Amino acid sequence: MSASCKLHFSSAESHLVKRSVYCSGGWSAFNGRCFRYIPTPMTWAQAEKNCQALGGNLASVHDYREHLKLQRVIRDATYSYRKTWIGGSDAQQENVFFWSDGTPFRYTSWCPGEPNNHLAPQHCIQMNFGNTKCWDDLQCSYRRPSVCAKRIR
Ligand SMILES: [Ca+2]
Repeated sequence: MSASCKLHFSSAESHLVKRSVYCSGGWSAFNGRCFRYIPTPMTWAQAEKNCQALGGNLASVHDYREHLKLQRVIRDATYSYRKTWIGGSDAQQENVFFWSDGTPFRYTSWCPGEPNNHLAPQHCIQMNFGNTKCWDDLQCSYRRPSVCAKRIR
């Protein structure tokens, strides 16, 4: 359900549905959260701080539909599948991943062979990596655009 705020519902439904799809300008609603693409390349930590300043966190991903939603948010903003930070990291302990918003880390969409700590410790997750636009662990100090998410209140 990626309905925009501008959808019109029958009056019987509107009371119930409007609340669950409402996100303010620049944010896109899906599955109880609002998502926003941040084009400025930042380190993972800077990107998380920026999302917090906007009232959210870097986006967590809990199923394939949410994975596709994030790809749509990125594509709608950039007309491409840019490599982009999401909120997962294993900076505290190797191969123990967390989402920065505190939600359980269960669903993954790793690229084949990832996470691999290629050439250096890689503790932060970028999406849209490789031919199949999957997840890769990357050095957190790299600068990437990002996707923020916040719960609809
Ligand atoms: Ca990697």
